[in-house]
Amino acid sequence: MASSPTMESLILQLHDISAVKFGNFKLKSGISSPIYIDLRLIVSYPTLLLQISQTLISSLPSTTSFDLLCGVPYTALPIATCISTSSKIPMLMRRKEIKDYGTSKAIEGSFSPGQICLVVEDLVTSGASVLETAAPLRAAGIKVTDVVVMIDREQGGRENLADNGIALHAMVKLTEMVRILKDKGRVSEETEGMVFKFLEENRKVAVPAPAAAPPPRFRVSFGERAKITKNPTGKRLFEVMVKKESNLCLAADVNTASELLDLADKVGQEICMLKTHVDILPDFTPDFGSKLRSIAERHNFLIFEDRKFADIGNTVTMQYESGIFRILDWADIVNAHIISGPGIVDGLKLKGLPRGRGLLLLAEMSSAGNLATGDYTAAAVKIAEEHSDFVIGFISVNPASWPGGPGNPAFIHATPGVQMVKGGDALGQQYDTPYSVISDRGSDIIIVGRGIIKAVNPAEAAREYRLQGWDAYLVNCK
Ligand code: S5P
Repeated sequence: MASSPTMESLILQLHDISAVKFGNFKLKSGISSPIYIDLRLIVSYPTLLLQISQTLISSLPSTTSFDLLCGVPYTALPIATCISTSSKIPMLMRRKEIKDYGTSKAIEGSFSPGQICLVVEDLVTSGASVLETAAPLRAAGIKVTDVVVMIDREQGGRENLADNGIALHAMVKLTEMVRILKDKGRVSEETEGMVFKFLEENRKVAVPAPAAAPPPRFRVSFGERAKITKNPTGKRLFEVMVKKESNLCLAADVNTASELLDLADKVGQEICMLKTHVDILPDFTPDFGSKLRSIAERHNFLIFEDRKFADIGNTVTMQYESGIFRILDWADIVNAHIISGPGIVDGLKLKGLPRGRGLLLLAEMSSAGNLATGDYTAAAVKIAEEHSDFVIGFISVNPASWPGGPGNPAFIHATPGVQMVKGGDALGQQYDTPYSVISDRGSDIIIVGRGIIKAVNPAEAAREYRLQGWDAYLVNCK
């Protein structure tokens, strides 16, 4: 592979200062690697730092446009600073310790929503740290479409970033770098072979989430699906989604009813559906439902009580209609497990269908180790088909991977476990990104809770989720 003399000399200098070392190194993940790269050292070599910054920026295609720069903390901060001072492009800094996106406090520096920010990084393995920096930038309304990196380890980062709408531009790929060092007599052919073998064997392990299923070739538009859906609530949901250009459902898991009503009003214009867990509200009063319904009417969204019914048909009719909560009176949509068999759907339908309500079946779950897989998921699909007048769709996680894919377009797929960055919480919740959930996994609606409600500005965060969810829908739209 041909490379400019400048690139060669940079790589040789990195080797000279031991920023690139060969041997037997134990990585954080526990695996042994024949190569170790520590680019933090370059701050001690200002001339090299400056040269690297200049080469880095010149490795971008001329078509890449951006208004701002942001280095991924910490190693890339001095690199971004050098690029900024020499190119006079303003820089932003992301605070590493703040996780509440949607807040200007996560980002230092001045910017306006809609500006484009180039992310600068030293080394990309899986791309996870780039995504961690892109998420608060995006939540603040800044566009992130490109990242420039010194070294691409070629271990899944490029694909993972592309999945999140970010193009990776690398100054040099790890294999190219090692080849240059071999050509210059710095490493033996044997070491080169060991590094290549290591990269080959570890090409996929570093990607933080399992490789996504290939995107569905196309999807029938929500507008078309509204026409074929039998249930009036399912139809309305599709129509609201089209009208508001929103496939975002807010999981309003806040502490009190008054907080919930306040949040519903603030975020209402961004969402197609608001999901409640009404049994967590200590100040619930019988007028809660009518208050929420009037907000829902004002902002045109549907109400989904995430009751997860699981009992026999007769019991769920009572749980649905009566008790303190009287869910049937105010919730457009409820959901149910199918563990007790199809009788649960018959029971809920008895009460719900005459009122025009809809039901989602839990076909999959987002939590680690859950049992809703394989035959269980297939059974949910079968029950849905048998009750397509009342069942409007599924809680699903990866419908593109089902034997029949997302299946009947009359059914809607809603997916929880969504945040701007893949990951999870301490209690088994697993998160995937809006882009991956909608475009790769073939779902229709993203259900977002803490990604929005924990943001300092939930309305802004909701807007960002809505835009990302909708853009991801348009990718495969007919
Ligand atoms: O499998 C599931 C099904 C549901 S409905 N996993 C889930 O997380 N949910 C719900 O989605 C969960 O009860 C919560 O209300 C929401 C996810 O919230 P977040 O804060 O983790 O985004």
